[in-house]
Amino acid sequence: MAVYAIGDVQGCFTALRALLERIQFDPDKDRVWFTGDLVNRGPASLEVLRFVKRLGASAITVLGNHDLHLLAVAAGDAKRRARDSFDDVLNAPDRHELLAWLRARPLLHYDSTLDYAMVHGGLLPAWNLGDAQRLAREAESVLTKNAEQFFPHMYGNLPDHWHDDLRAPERLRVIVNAFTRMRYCDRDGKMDLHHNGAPGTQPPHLLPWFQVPGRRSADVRVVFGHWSALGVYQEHNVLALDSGCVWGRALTAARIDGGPAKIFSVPCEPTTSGSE
Ligand SMILES: [Mn+2]
Repeated sequence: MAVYAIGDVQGCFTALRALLERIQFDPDKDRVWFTGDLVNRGPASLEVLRFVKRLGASAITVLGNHDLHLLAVAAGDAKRRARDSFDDVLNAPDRHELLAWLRARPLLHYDSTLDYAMVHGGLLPAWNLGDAQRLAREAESVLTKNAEQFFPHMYGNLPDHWHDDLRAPERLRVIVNAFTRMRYCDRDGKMDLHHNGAPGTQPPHLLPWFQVPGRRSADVRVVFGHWSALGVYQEHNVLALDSGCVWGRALTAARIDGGPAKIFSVPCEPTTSGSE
């Protein structure tokens, strides 16, 4: 059995099929992890959702910001944006089953055998793995049981840092923003959700979240997506896999069981325009 992690697919079904072919993925034997953002911006969100859902227990997917945005739009709690390309999902006859499945995905997955955690964005520097697991379960519980208390308050960049005394809805917003949108923090661990460029382009007071001194999850390997300008990256005990498929670059898989991660990529057709 092999375990692979795959970066942000964002509706690029052709590239996903090509990548699975490339790694000779066998759903009867192998496992595949998806770093989130299965949908949006690309041309075939519906086919990607149907395909990954059908993989059943062979696939593990964490939620990304685009997945949550689709769920919020479907729930009537957010407006569809001009560049959103998930109408195929919203109009599908199996929309209900697909969205119910997506909504039940976790924000964080941890495999103690592989000693790998997976999130879409990152882990706040103030959180150790146990904190992150507890807070992910807390937010997932609201998302699955009381989504009407979740989506209307999900959007926004504040508060920008963690405090144990935070209460809903701000508490949920920080948790979800860290797991699904974070790239940079300052040295005190405050999130900056504006800058999305490659490391080196950010204002000098900011650091990639995984480079913040004293980060409490530094002892755990973390695989994540969301940051296409970072690309495939392996340092600081993290493995970043968003190689910008939807922007015409590549879709990447990493084999994460045994030894150092082995990287596989397939090229992607540009399918969209504009910024990430
Ligand atoms: Mn994302």
